[in-house]
Amino acid sequence: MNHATIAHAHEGGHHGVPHGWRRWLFSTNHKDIGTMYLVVSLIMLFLGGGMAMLIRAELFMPGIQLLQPDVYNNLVTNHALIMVFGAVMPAAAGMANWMIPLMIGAPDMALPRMNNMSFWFLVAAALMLVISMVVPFLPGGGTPVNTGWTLYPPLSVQVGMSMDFLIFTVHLLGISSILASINIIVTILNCRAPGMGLMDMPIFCWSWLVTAFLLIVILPPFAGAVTMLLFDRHFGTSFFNAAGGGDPQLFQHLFWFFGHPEVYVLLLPSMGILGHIIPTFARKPLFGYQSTVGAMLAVGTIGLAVWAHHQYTTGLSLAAVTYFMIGTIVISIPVGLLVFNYIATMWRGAMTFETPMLFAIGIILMFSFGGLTGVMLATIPGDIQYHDSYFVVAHFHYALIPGALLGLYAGVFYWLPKWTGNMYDERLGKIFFWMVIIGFNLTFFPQHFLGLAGMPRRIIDYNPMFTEFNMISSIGSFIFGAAHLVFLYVIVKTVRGGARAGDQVWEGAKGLEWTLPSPPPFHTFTTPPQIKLAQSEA
Ligand code: CU1
Repeated sequence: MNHATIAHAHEGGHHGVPHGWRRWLFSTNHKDIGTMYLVVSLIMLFLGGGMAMLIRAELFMPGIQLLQPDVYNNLVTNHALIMVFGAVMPAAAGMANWMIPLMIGAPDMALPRMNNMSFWFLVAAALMLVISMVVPFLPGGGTPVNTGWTLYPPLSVQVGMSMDFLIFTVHLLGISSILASINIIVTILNCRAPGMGLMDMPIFCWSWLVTAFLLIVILPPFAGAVTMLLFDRHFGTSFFNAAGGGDPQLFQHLFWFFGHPEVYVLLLPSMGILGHIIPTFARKPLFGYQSTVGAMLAVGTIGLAVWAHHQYTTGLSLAAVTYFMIGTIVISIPVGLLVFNYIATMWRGAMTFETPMLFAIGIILMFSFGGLTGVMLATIPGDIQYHDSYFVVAHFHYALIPGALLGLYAGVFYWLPKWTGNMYDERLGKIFFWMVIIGFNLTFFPQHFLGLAGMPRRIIDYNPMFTEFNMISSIGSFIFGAAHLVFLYVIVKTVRGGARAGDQVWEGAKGLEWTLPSPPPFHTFTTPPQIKLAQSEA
């Protein structure tokens, strides 16, 4: 890149800053794009959460109350897709955009225009997903996608044209995530302030570096899988059709080669956020920085080689399932190391319990519980018993809601003062936290018992003997849902005003947050001259 293109790329930021809607549509500013990611993810959170409320309302009693079975199955499918791709990933990307340049002392993301493009691809994908949900209600629209988020053939070959919209959704999401990942990797590798080595980086940057590499590895096979599905649906191929010489299991391998590491894509950025919050509120440096980085790298690499633990009951060879069992259990070592380091950071620290720290502690307790049921499910004989039951649903919600979603909530409270310049209402933050804790556990803890008693997942109706635990679960989910009205209120209130937050929002972060020789202040950042030089020479 020569100097002229650099100047051109930053034109919008220096002279003639676009105003109104143009500021957002054409934005190349990492903070504005970060904000847009966060707003989209909040909208999708309420959409996906609303679907969960409908599902739990339907399951409040046995029998069919509110929904048609096909619509129910579609809600189960899209709840998952929206939460994973619409809520959690964009929120993590929004925080990456906001924080990584600030943390490494870069003027912006390395590729600001591509940053804009990856965001708007996400919006296109979200619209495509909504179209796929609406199409079945139109005349001749066919059946809704009722496969679950795994999109397994042969069912996904038979579904109506809403499946084609979903396939294009996956393509758009893949493009968006790959572009964003390239941008994050290039930013981290090329734009660190002089003197900041990779092992000096704040831990959130490391968590995203691993995440971005993972995304680039896993998304192309997934895009390939759904493209093959498209060909099987419309162009007479038989990739996944046994009658034509294909194999439906091939899709499962391609899907889970993406699907399992995707869990770490959701998890790692939140773990990175905790790596900032816990030292701040324990008033101690992170315990074991190098081993934390090592654990993240180990989770990322081993996580790529354990996918078929989702396929124990599909007739894989004993040697294969044994390998996947051992590999999966091995991952609990680096994950346990992360948790250990975070607890060791708190050990004998001068802890205070502001909302972000309350979330951090709750996350460690509840996520560890999800990890334990994960070891149970990784064990072949256990999994064959628990397969396709509510035990699985309980397990992955214990892993992903604390491990991914609540970590992002913690990040919102931790960084909202930085983003808005205003302090959030601590009392409301705590009310939100306790509603989340009570609602979440009430929703998902009873589902372990339902699963062990044999209640199958992804079915609109159930045996009346499961009624009581389902009622408790539904009531819990309504509390969990209502909590988010408080969340929305706190955010809007903070954005609109409140006590001013100073440059040092969290007194406990003093001397901990920055490893730069002279930390740049958050709001008044100017480009270090060395970085300009390095870029114009490259
Ligand atoms: Cu997995």
